[in-house]
Amino acid sequence: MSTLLSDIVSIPVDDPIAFTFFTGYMAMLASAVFFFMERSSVDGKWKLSLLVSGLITGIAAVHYYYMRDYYLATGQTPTALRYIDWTLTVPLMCVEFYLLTKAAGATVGLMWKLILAAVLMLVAGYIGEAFTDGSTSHSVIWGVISTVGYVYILYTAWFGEVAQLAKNSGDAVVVRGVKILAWFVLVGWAVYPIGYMCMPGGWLNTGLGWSSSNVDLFYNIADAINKIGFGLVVYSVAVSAKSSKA
Ligand SMILES: *C/C=C(C)/C=C/C=C(C)/C=C/C1=C(C)CCCC1(C)C
Repeated sequence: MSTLLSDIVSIPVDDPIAFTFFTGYMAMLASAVFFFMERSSVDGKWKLSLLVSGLITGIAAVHYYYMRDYYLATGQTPTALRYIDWTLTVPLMCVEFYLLTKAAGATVGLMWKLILAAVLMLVAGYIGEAFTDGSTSHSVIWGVISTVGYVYILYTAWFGEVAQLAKNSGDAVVVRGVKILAWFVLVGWAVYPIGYMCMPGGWLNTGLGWSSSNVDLFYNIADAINKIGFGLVVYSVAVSAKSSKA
């Protein structure tokens, strides 16, 4: 029994991927607790935003708990768990855009368009990654379809409806918050397609020889930055908006 236990819980010193699974799990959990607790200290109109931040990091924490064990037990990439996590959390990140601009007139229709774009991006990405035959054409076709969803969200946040609504809100705190989130989508989210292109047959794999063993490292670091970062931006909007009123 003790042999089995030590097999499961020890992290090899030369395995940064396992390390990031553990720290990622802990960081997501701590963030979820933080956002849930802080919910009571922000102005009423921001409570739902903080709840969503707590759900994003909380859902991720549960998935990291399982992905961490899956990785340690098998040494394999937990692709299915990863995509289940993203399919729940990325639409919620889109909901944050809606909630931030709701007071300025964001419609439920806008929210659903963003959610559908996220689902398209992730379903196509999952097909590209999970059902790969190692060929470049498979990886490219599904990667391109996925990118359509990504570009739609990117465009909406930078120039489309979300950006316009933020501007119309006339609230400098909201404008700034939406702009920072748009930067997250541009820079932070770009890490995922880079990771995707490292898998066998991907452009960075065939081109630069980057291997798929790096994929989890990319995804784990990006997840922590994006999910916790998104939540903190929303939190700072909620806090500043409150103090600007007082
Ligand atoms: C918390 C998780 C987040 C923010 C995940 C975001 C994931 C992406 C932006 C993934 C994008 C992809 C492409 C644009 C093309 C290749 C396939 C994906 C799914 C990796």
